[in-house]
Amino acid sequence: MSFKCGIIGLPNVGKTTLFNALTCLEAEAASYPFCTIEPNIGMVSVPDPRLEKVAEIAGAEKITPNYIEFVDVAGLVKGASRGEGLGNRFLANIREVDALIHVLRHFSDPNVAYAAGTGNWREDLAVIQFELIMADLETVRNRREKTSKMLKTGEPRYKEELSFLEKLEGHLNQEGLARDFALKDKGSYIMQELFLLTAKPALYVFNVDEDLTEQERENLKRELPDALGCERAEVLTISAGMEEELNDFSIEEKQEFLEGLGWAHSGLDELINTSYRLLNLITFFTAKGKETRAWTLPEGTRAVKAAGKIHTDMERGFIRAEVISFHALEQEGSFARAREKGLMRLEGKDYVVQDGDVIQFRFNV
Ligand SMILES: Nc1nc2c(ncn2[C@@H]2O[C@H](COP(=O)(O)OP(=O)(O)O)[C@@H](O)[C@H]2O)c(=O)[nH]1
Ligand SMILES: [Mg+2]
Repeated sequence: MSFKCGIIGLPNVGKTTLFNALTCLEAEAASYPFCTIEPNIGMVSVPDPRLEKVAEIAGAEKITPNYIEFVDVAGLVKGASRGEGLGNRFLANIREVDALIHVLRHFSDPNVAYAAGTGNWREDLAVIQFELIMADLETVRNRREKTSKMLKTGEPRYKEELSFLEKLEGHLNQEGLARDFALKDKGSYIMQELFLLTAKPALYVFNVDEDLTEQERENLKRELPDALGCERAEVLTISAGMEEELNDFSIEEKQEFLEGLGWAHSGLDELINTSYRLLNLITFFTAKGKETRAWTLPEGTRAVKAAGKIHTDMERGFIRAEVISFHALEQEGSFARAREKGLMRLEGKDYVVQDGDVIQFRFNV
């Protein structure tokens, strides 16, 4: 199972262009609304220099990176929560993803119409937020009605649930996002059952003109949390049009071109890495025979479950894990030397895997 990020936003903000830049696929990007109806889906490898290094130390011939899935969800418009545009279909597609990448248009191009937007990113942001909140309100209302009916069973948990749902509904009614809602109440466990759109972690991406100065980009990023009405948010700037064109370049040519424009690096790697972090994922590595491989885990996963990710037999017959941090391995430069120095730790089933661990599992079936 891979983790999915949904690219959302108004029509004509550059979602499909960004998707193409990320995946090097050629989905149709066009300057008319609703060009994208079925969602485009692509797997994108997660850039991680540690993987190359482990592979070098292990003398691997094959390197397998981590992947995350990006979904180009198609344009939302005002009224989507009431079925406008292709509203309900779009919202259903958004419900299936683990995190949202919200694209905001900040490029000027007279040839590209502001299909549904105003040209003012704050207003565009508000339109989308509103539709997501309305969709969530409907979900919460439906659940509240069901829970009310269950009250007569006399089970105390329904009372707790109802009280939580009423407060959550109030919060959404004030145009608050579900992810900013305090989860201290007793009934809050049902939040996980609701799959609310505004509870998903979100990354905001300004699609900007490539000649925007670094200072202007920083200012833009600073303004976003305020527009969202929260203290902090994950936000970055990218020039999707330029990134897509750069796909045909070699890595060196790309770097040179970006430096010429005053961009420190490609925004795509930053976007992929931020998405990965947003999903609370960590990476561990295995170096077995000729293959060195990166694996994805939710933060806080135990060693026995990590083994199961590789093979169910390894989980069933788990004996122990031999673990070294990437850092220590890099410093020693070889597995043999690390072992001699006693840096390979033996860990049991309940060891919580850390980001960057290089692991060899011992198992018996
Ligand atoms: N100038 C400029 N045009 C862009 C940029 N990103 C996308 N476009 C153009 O905007 C139009 C709409 O882009 P598209 O990716 O289809 O938008 P979507 O509706 O959000 O998927 C296309 O003509 C793109 O070529 C950009 O960064 N700069
Ligand atoms: Mg599109």
